[in-house]
Amino acid sequence: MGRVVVVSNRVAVPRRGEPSAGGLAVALKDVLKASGGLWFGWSGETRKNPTLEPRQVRAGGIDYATIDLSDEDHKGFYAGYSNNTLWPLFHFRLGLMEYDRAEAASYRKVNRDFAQALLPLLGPEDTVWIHDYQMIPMAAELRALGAQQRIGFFLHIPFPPFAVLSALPDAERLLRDLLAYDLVGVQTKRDLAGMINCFQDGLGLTPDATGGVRGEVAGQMRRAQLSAHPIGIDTRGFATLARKAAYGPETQRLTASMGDRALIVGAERLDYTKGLPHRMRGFAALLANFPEHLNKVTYLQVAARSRNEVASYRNLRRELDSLAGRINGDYAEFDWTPVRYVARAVARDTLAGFYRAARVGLVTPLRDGMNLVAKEYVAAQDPEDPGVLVLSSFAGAAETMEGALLVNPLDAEAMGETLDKALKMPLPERRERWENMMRGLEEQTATRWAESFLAELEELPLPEQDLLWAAPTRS
Ligand code: GDG
Repeated sequence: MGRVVVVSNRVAVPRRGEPSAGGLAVALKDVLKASGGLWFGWSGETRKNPTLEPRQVRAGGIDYATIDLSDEDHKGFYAGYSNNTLWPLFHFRLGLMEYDRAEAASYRKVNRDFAQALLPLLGPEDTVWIHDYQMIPMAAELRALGAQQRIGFFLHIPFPPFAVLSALPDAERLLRDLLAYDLVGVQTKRDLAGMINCFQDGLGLTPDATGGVRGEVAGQMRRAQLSAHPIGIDTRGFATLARKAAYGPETQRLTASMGDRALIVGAERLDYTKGLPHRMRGFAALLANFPEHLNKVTYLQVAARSRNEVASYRNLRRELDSLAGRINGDYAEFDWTPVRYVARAVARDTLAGFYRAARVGLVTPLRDGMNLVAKEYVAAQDPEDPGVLVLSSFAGAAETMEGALLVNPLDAEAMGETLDKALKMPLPERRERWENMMRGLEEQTATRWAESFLAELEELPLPEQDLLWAAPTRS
């Protein structure tokens, strides 16, 4: 058995004094530790003339290898093509998507650089697991260099149907790149249907009886297995974190400041996919249409700033500042602020305590691969007195979290009505819904997700790939 080698755009190299990592990093570290594995990717640093010689460190039984990006590639590959082309496209936001040929070329170049830097570190028995939309062409680049290892890919964000994906001038090439993987995993059945539709309508490839597609990439004929692997969290660990944090000074201060008002909580990166303005409008509709909640409920939104180099993110920040100001201007009393809006990150344990203190968790993305906040909110609840999850039906999490109250974030009035229902929900119903969701979360943890993906990848018959193998040529 070889090692597991994880590749992601950003690498969570542990640093002294840093707060505890999230569920995804924990799950990946578990599988890496078990196999004596390696985590490879971008260091998060940029410099003038970076080399392709990875910096290697070992920490907690895991090897880390990172490379830097040039300022130019950071702009083209990361801020440009990854975050300003693929991110809006895969979230169905064609109006926000921009395309620039030079950025597309930078995206390819960085993927080629990553492949060149990683190849010398790979052993013949290693299994490579590449993550997310920044790295789609990396397996094709590795194959073009002769790599024959098992390579899997997991897409953390939604997979749109071809009617959407085809807006991208490089759509067909990007789909073909996916054929270089042995296994392509997505979050939900909906994403799997989107991906299959793309292969059918984009490349004319239909899945075989066991769910794989065959086609030519990098001068080779290959077969990629397609499947859904919904990601989870470290449910037990997060529940423990929340239980402890409830006694911490921040949660105590928050609950003291609330008096006997109910708390609605939301927390995410400040991102236009998360439906933050829609959420504020939904909360305003609650106050406007159900005046019995005036001065009885407070909505706390934690919105950690992200991707400030992209204009659409700066615009969102301005929109939220003005919406929060307007709702407070319209409804606040001298002793009550309806919206508490914190535009920066809070510590993970503080967040867990805030979730537990909240009667309602409000999670309203316009599109989301999964949405871990929804899962964390449920895991953080007090089993004796759990809160209610109000969840967008466009989050991947909605596919399995049947105990949530589902909303369409575009319908502010409906969101107001759903919030009213959540705030008035009697304890027995809250418990029943919570127990239903918690059972699912205890089964579908982040560790289970990683293990099931890797088990499927490692069970794929390699000899068959050997038959398909042709002499590597550069495309
Ligand atoms: C991508 C996909 C998919 C949020 N605010 C703070 C904070 N957070 C943490 C949450 C959660 C994480 O960030 C966000 O995870 P999500 O899943 O909600 O969203 P993305 O970052 O967009 O992640 C998504 C995920 O990948 C995994 O596959 O579910 O669909 O878009 O853990 O708690 N953490 C801290 N302070 C904050 O203020 N410490």
